[in-house]
Amino acid sequence: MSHGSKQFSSKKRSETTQRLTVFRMNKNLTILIICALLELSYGYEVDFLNCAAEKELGDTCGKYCYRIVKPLLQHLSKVSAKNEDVESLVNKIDEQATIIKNMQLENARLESQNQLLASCKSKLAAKDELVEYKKADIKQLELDIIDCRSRAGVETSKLEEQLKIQSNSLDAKGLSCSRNSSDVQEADFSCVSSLGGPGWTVVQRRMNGKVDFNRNWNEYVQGFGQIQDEFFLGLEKLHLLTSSQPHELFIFMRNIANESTYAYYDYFLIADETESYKIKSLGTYTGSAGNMLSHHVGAKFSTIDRDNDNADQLHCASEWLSGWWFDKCYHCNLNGVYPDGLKWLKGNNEHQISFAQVMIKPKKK
Ligand SMILES: [Ca+2]
Repeated sequence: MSHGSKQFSSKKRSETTQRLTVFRMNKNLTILIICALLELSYGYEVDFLNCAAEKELGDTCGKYCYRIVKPLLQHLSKVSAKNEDVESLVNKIDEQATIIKNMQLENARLESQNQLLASCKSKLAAKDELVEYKKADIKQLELDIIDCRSRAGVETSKLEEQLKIQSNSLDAKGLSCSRNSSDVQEADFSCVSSLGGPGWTVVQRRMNGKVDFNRNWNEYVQGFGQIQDEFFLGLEKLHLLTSSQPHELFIFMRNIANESTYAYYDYFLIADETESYKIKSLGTYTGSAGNMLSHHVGAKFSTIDRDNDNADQLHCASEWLSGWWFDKCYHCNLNGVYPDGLKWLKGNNEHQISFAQVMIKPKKK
């Protein structure tokens, strides 16, 4: 309902109420006037207080006034009844107005709630939009991660390929050290293996079991094997090289699982024959294979025909079918029978060694 119509309705109701009040006053006044005329004209005594009671007035008037007054009184009675109906309607209108007012208040409350709901919906829509943005961001990040992983995989593959090529190249260089002669005793031992980096000289290699390493004393002193294959440089040469100037020692190994390990010592020195070519020094260890050779520092070299080991009841070289710097007997032995006899006892569950290469290099001053 509009503001104007509400004003109009209220005004109309007020006017109706006023008219009813005026009518009641006029009705009473009319009755009083009629009663006064009757008394003055015909000498009837009229009870003014009860004159308003139409029935009693009609009875009181008798035959003289009955025909004149009765219709008026009946009309007044009807009008009075109508007035009561109107009054009842006005009351109903008031009740309806109250109901309407309450409904308007309820409407206002609902409208307020609707506005609040609309506001919430708007905020929710904004949040939904934000969530969509975030989802897009997450999707982009996922794509970035996939891209990074892909790139990393490609780079790793490239590096692995390069390492493989370099490794093959280094192996080829190591095996090409023979130069003019394939025999250890005639070869130029200044040839370089770059497997451990530039300047390294290979002094022992195991790779296929083609060469027998269960040799006598003189053979170990002189050296044996094929320099492009399996060989041992010789104890005398080791002594001469390492005693001429400080040398580093680098031992590279690979197992049947194709896992590589190494042991590096920064000061390797072999004594002369009077001390049975014992290991006089190793220096400081670094590496991944474990510091096993350190257990053999001070140990003399033993062969099947020379028991220089520290095992009183045992001839280690005969027991393990190889020459080595046995103690009681070993923590490592790279001259044992290929492949089971090649040992580097770091742990109990190591894979079998399938490749070993021992190198030395003059120590930088
Ligand atoms: Ca012994």
